[in-house]
Amino acid sequence: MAGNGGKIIADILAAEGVDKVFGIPDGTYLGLLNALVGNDIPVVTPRHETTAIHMAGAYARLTGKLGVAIASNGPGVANALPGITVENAEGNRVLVITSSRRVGITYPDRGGTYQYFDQVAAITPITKWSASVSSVDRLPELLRTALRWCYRGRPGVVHLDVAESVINGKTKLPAVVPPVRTRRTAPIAPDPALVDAAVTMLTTASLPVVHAGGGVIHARAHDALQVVAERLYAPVTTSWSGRGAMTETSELVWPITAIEPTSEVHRAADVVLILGSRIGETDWWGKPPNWRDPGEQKVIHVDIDETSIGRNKPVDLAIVGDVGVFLDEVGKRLAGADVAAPQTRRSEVARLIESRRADATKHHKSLEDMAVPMVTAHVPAICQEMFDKDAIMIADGGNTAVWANFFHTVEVPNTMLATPHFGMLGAGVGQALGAAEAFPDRQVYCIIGDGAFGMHPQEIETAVRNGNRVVFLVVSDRQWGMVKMTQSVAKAPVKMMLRKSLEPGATVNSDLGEIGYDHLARAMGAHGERVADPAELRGAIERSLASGKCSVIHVDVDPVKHMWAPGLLHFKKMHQEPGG
Ligand SMILES: Cc1ncc(C[n+]2csc(CCOP(=O)(O)OP(=O)(O)O)c2C)c(N)n1
Ligand SMILES: [Mg+2]
Repeated sequence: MAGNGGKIIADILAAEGVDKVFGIPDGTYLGLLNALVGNDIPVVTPRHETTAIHMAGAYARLTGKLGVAIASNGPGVANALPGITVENAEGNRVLVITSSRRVGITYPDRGGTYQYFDQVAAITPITKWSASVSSVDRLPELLRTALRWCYRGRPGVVHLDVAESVINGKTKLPAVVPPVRTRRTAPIAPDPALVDAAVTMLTTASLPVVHAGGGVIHARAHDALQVVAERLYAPVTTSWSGRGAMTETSELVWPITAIEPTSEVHRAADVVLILGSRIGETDWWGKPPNWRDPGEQKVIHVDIDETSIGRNKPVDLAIVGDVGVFLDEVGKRLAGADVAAPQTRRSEVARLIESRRADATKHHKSLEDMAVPMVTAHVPAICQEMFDKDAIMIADGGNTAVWANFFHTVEVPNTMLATPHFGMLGAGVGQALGAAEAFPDRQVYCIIGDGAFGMHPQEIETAVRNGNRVVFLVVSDRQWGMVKMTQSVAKAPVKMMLRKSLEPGATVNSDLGEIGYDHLARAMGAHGERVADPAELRGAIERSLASGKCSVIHVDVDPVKHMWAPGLLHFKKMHQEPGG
């Protein structure tokens, strides 16, 4: 049968079960667009290519499916670069297909080619793998190699650059084969002898502790983790990326925002089970004083990617494999055995829980402050109360994201998104839209800084056009709040402690003017609200949900109180150079 390169791509993606593609249309890949539509794969179109990449990343992380995004040669690809960088750093499984100019124009390289740059050279260092397809004969082979890379090791972004002449040019179509014939589709099972050894270490430990990273979310191992944690009566700490690996309503979970109590747990453990985490900078590199001395703490490290194991924290037992399969196997072995946690462990865990509770109440004072404009804590706290338990929450911005993290509890696993590795302002807009595309029937809301939202407000129209009923709560302090805080403390620490803020003009370019985001929303056909009084926020959320469409609530917050987000001192320390 005859077709074109676009049809080859669409057929292989359809066989992979891809059911949505994100990107902005372009003539260079018309053959692909037509073939996707022909395969009942809709193309969801934002107004900026970087949004498409974040939509695909959020879609992948929330559903466990492959996220696919497209971008067109030259400017389209240039616009996609930030999104590619971030989604790769965050470890979300995204395949990006870009078009490039026709082979007859780019080869030989004459210079002066329109809308052209070496896309593979630019993208290679920001992805797991990137290649160019300049001949249709190699398209099936290279696309299948790309798909193998998508499922190899730690998830991230994989890129295939396909010349317009390949996508739109006529060719004979190869037979479509199911993925199981061309790549590994079953999760990698860990060596059973190593699982046995892990069980022995865990059951003979005096205080075993589980540290869950983003790998647990990608393996969708939330329930299996809970079973193992409960059978061992072991505290579970989560990395920033692993937030939501297990429900935070469990007394055994230490949300990452319990920063000092988490370190207390890490210092108390004699055996640590690290699951799908590299123990990076925001895990304090696994080092004292936030973790116990390596000589006194045994480490079991399970990861799908063997290059992550033992990289920062020395290991006693290295296990390569899917953390979901590992946990299922451990759970089974613990089911029959007499593993009733010893009383000493129960009292130690009770002590640690008490310490975590005391730490949490420290922050809750802000919720008693009913001044107008409001203190930011009310925004996440009221959202938690108003939205469904399984609503997807996205946190974006500087201090806004900190406040949102501290006053949110992940009740249902894998319902919170952010960019914990990159802190990418504005990514939350695309993530929210991707979440709404992943689960059209669930509530999605995004708490975002006014600076961050200002990077992609045009996507309100995307949400309206595509029927994404996202509620954006834009925290308006009219400043790059986190930057202003850092500058102020660096300039006059004592004055800041005494007066809480410096005189106008004391910091460099950290103030912003106002964008009336509620007006902007209405201009694009969305529902708009503006609130400054915490007592009025519930009503605004109710009306937003009742509007049945994308809504933007412009929330005026006290700009000085906003600068004093919780945990600031810890964050400063966390980013010190590790040494050792
Ligand atoms: C894309 C991007 N540019 C710059 C930064 C550096 N940065 C970190 S926080 C911050 C200020 C954020 O302002 P806003 O979104 O209004 O949140 P606020 O801190 O005021 O809550 C900046 C500029 C970043 N993280 N991401
Ligand atoms: Mg701000």
